[in-house]
Amino acid sequence: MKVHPLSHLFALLVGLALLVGCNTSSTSNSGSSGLLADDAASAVYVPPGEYDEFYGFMSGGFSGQVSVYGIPSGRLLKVIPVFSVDAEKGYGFNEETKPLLNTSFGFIPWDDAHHPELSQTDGTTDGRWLFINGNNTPRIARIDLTTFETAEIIEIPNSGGNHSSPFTTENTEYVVAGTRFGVPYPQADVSIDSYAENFKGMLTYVKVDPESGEMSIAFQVLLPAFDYDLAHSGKGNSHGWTFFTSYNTEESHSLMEVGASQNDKDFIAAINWKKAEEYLAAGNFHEMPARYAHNTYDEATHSATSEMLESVPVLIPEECPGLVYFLPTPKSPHGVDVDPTGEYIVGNGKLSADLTVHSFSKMQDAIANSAFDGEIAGVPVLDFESVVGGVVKEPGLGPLHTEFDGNGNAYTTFFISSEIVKWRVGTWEVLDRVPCYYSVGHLMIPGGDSKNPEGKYMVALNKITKDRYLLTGPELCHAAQLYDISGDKMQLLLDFPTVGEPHYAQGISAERVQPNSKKIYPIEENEHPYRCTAEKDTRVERSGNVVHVYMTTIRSHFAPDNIEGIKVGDQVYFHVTNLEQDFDVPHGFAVMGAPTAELLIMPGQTETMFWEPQEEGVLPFYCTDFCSALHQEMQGYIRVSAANSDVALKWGLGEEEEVQ
Ligand code: K7E
Ligand code: CUA
Repeated sequence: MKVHPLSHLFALLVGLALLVGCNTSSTSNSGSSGLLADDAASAVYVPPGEYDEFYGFMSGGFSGQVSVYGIPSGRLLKVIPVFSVDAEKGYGFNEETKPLLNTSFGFIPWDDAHHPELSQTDGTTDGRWLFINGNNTPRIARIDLTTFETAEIIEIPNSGGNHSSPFTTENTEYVVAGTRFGVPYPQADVSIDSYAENFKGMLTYVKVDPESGEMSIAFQVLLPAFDYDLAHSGKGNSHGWTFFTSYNTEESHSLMEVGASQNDKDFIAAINWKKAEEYLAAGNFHEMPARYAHNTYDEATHSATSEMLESVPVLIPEECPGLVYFLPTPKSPHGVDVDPTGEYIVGNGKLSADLTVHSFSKMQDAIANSAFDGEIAGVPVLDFESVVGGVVKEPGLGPLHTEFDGNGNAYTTFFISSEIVKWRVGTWEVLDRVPCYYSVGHLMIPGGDSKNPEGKYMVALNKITKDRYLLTGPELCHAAQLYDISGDKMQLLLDFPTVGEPHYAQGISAERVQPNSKKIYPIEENEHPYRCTAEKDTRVERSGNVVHVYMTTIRSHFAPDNIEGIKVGDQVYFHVTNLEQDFDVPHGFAVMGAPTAELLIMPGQTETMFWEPQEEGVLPFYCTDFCSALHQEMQGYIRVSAANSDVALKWGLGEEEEVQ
């Protein structure tokens, strides 16, 4: 039989296709990883009792929280409430933390948190603090990484939607904020049609105290009412500058999807903050009225306080030459990312076919040569061709964010084409691409926006999960995907769900954080005004209808555990001090019918529950955290009498009893 020579080729192709198909389905369920499933599993396997190599801090998006993950295992370690109340921890429910959520609008127990940002020293993540923005009621929070608790929240005045925040400078001199929504400045009852005339866009620099981390607003820069979307500060040669993307340079205020997509190029606003410092020192600013809250948590008193501030220094570009330049950038740019050398500024134009990369040194030359293409509100617009350092040609659809690996490579997310593309800084060639499941927003490489990325892993933060997990009704979790980027090709290792929408994340070597982690609060350093550092000092005090209960906990009882003489209509404060001085022995405190959360008190800490009893009766209270073999015995009673009763105030524990 004569066989056509091409039929061999055909058979070969079919065979190959089968082989490839077989190979794909057997290597991983995603079909996207070149690693054998076993290899991927062992790459993320952290044996029981061992620690992860990195901490990953993920924003909780509209949960207002931060979640802490171990990388590479993807294990959830802690959820830190920030712009939220958290019944698990009592945050926002106990009297000590409520002031943290105070704003010029009053108590706001929610926000939309997008961007965690680690503090840096010399451009390297230092493991001291984690900042995060609140989008809706503009705020920045600082989390102390010795306690993993929210330590401070500052409100950002003259802003609407604090999105381009809180990106840091290379020594955490500042964290920045910028208004995503143009708002009337000063805020006033004006026609929305008067947008171009009355609305402005404010960028804000928040000073960070190098010792305490305490934040204060250093100055604001008054700009046109564009939508300032994201930011990153310079490093190395570009240290001293910050770059803010903007869209809606059309200054549209309705049907924005059309109105804000007209211009071929929008701007990156380059702010010379060292210049700003000179203008401030020279008195070349306006101290303008602005009401905003500054809330700090004091670790000695275990209590937060809220202070209302009344003014901010404002710099006006017309009066401050050299302070701001606009870099034209195609088209509605979202992220702006500065490479580890500080030379290249990547503008991720959402609607642009190409990625535009500006050169900092070319920008400096253009400024020196006055290569301007007009001026807007006193801000010179730099000539586009004079500042472009390179273009990555047609890398994908819908670029959002870029991070770097420290080996001269950049990684950009593409929302629409749902992939991450690796490209070479300087040659602008595309090196590799991997699909994301699905619709990736930010990505995170530990240190990937710093001078010294720890480029071993990359995490994609995805918007849509569809078919990746067991279904949970209409609402699905958001999710992350972990990739190995240590080789030439990116390799998918792991999917894991996240708490809330993880817009952005930051990662850091565990060794930079873990050694400083606090284990207890020394009881002798407790300066809470209602502390009780020994059981013999526990008591109940009445003043009019205000009752203070000074209570302690230690395994396995409360002191006192029987209280009588409380009346309907009283305002009762339970101040509970946990006398334990052992690591990992919190006690809880909950009262039946109290319309609030439990307290969860760490060793050496004092926390307060406020309660207004409504009805007569005897109500049990108990410890909510399983603390010892006799945890179930850790309980007590409060007797509530009628408002006009003459039941004496009485408290006790076992045989000991006191009457007032
Ligand atoms: Cu791109 Cu709010 Cu940074 Cu979401 S943001 S993705
Ligand atoms: Cu204390 Cu359970």
